[in-house]
Amino acid sequence: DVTFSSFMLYNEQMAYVRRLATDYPDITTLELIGQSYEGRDILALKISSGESETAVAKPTILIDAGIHCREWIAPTVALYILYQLVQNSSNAALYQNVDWVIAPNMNPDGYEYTQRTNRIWRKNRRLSDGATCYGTDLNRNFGYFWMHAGASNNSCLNTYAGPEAFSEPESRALRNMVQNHLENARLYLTFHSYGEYLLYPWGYAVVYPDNAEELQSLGNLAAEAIASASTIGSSYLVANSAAALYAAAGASDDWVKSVGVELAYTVELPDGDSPYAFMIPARQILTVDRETWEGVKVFHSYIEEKF
Ligand code: 0X9
Ligand code: ZN
Repeated sequence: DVTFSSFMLYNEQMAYVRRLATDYPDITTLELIGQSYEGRDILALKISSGESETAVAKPTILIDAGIHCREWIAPTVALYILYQLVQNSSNAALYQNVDWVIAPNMNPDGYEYTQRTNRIWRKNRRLSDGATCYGTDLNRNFGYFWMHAGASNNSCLNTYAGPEAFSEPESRALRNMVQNHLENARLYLTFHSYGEYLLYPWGYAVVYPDNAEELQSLGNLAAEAIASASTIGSSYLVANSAAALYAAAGASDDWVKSVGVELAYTVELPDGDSPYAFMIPARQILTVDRETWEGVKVFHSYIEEKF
């Protein structure tokens, strides 16, 4: 079953997702969005109370986690959101007017590798044709201004963008998920760590989208909710990702926004007590998950009100 007191293995995470689908068939739909290079299923769970009773379709919130496999806290947040939505019946109102599609682990091969072999692995585990080193940075492999900045054509670097956009089965899986729900998708959250940032596009360069003000003010509301709930002093910086961090093209947030999901954020979750950085200790999982959930509910309210 699900636990938030230790980091679950990929198989345990997916067993939980499958069990939710089996035990709550009225509100959940299991989606096989793709398979990793090594053949692991990449799963998403849709949560919905069913068809809209009005002519207006319900807005959908898309969430993923684990694109960077060493950022172990990220899948725990996605699983915690699933847990709260599906198993905590007091949250049933959260899927009355809004649908959710949540993919908790986008890079299962890499995740397994960090569990068993190399804790600080970031990329996937496919060797590109003619490449020297294993793995593509999935967050440089998406097809919007691919390779424009902050990405490398050297396979031995952690920011290797792959031989072409969407060369990797894991980035294609996310593309599938987004395309399947594009009509109603209104918000995209992708969970990473670390640093306590709520980053919005564009990330390929310091360029502000038309709705930057909206992205900033909604991000501020979520950040305030997290700060109020935090027992560890979490304080998020809400900003354009290229301005606050660095320009990096080919990330999932930019591509998802480019295809029409106007509200897109990369959430950089807190790090552990120094010197853990992305190697956050398991005893902090629940703390981070709980405060992040408060932010997610703010995003939900906004989507519910606006659409
Ligand atoms: O560099 C990244 O991929 C993300 N940071 S991380 O430390 N998790 O690796 C930030 C991505 C921000 N979004 C864009 N640059 N589009
Ligand atoms: Zn990351």
